[in-house]
Amino acid sequence: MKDLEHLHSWNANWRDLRVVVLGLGVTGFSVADSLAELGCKVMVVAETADEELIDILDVIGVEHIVGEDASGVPQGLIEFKPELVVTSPGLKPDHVLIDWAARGSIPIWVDIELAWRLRDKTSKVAEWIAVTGTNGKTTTVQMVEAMIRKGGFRVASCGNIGTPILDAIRDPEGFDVLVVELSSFQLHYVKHIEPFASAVLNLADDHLDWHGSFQAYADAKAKIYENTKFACVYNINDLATEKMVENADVLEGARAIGFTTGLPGRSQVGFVEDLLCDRAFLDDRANSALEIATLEDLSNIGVLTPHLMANAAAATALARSFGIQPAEIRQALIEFRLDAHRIELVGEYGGVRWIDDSKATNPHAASASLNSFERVVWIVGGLLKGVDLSEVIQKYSSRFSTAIVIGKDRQPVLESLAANAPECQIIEISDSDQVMHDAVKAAKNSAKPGDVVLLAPAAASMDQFRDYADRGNQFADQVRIQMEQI
Ligand code: UMA
Repeated sequence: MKDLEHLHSWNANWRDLRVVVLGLGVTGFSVADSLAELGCKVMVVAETADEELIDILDVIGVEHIVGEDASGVPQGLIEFKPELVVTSPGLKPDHVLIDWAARGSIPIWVDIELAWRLRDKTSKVAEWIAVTGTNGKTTTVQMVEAMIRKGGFRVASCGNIGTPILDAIRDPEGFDVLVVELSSFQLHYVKHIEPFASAVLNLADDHLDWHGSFQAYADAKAKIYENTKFACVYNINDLATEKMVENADVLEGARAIGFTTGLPGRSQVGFVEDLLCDRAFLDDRANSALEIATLEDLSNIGVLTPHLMANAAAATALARSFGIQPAEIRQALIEFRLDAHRIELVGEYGGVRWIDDSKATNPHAASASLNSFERVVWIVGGLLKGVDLSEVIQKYSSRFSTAIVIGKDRQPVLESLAANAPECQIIEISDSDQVMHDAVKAAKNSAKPGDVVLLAPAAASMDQFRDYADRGNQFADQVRIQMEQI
């Protein structure tokens, strides 16, 4: 057995280490490819995988057990006698193979852990700025990346945003900074990383079916602050994130920096009237604040919602912690554009605004949307992931005139609406291959001038659509087809 404690560098002796990689999606492939390059003996075990990736494994000399053979604990895996397991983040902690490895005391890492140890591949070793939270991660990560690039640094975003971190680590030129989006799945498996700065943007119910409980989900998120070197950024308006910082073992000298959509106190970033201001990274923070950008600058990004303001404030705190100048941050914000399907205005017809927030795949994200509009025709439902919608329905029941219910997990949504929003008209859309056509038609018949028709389903999309982008695109297409026929 090799001592994994000595494997803390790309240049360490990884040769012949026997590693099993679980999963062959983008993560599993990047892990297997990196380990093969290091000379490890690698076996991939996955329930499903693209043929193309399997062919490449053959070329790079990686063994694999894929498909039905990978269910249970395959004999080939037992005989391989792995010294280390690197899992893809999608595998649940109670997955039979995770359980098998844990019972056999085989260390279980995730790609993030491996990437931390391999980060010295290039002479330029990047600092990591790590971001998690229930919602707003991707937008915040993209903002931080844009701000740091404006500051003149070589920067990439990676992790849960879509590019596996090991792809960034293996970039031949290297980076000054990696802005790493971390999901609760990845954080659950992480053991030791030392981010330069880290942030939990907010905390609400999500992925409870994966983690088993809200506490387990929160505990995973809180790990991001451990061993942070310089700044732990938390949300003043979400006490749970502040508690996480208080309880974290950070490195000597790390500061706690708050962000808020309200007035910033000392060591905080927030809004003074219509100005985004930094009261954290200036010497005279007791008496003054640095002006960063105006609300008008932010409104160019997209519909000016409280959570867009919160994301901009969090990103500013992270970029300022790295020394990016106010003028550079402002310019990055002015040029910034939101990705599609995030509170995106699809069109306005007869005084009704049609808004695509298909990215709202949990109640917390849907709340942020509902909170932004006065009277809403709400398109809701999909895969609930073990999460209850009653709280969000109760909280915003006075705002929706009509709820149009889609999705296969329809029953609990219908029941909760009937119980908690008695004034609201409820329309059920039956499951068919024209769900979005029917939903938009129902919305068109219900909406009155001044209303917002809001696709913010508070649920995942895979029961009726390919993904949230497909759901949003179908919505936008149907709005244009049906409304332009008026
Ligand atoms: N697999 C199994 N058994 C399982 C689950 C998965 O064998 O029980 C295998 C599949 O057969 C497949 C592979 O694992 O071969 C897929 O692995 P994965 O589900 O971990 O997905 P990746 O393609 O590696 O992508 C992951 C993230 N996906 C998940 O965490 C589910 C991507 O985030 C991330 O961008 C990528 O790593 C790079 O870091 C996506 C995501 O949906 C966007 N994230 C969730 C979210 O944001 O809510 C957490």
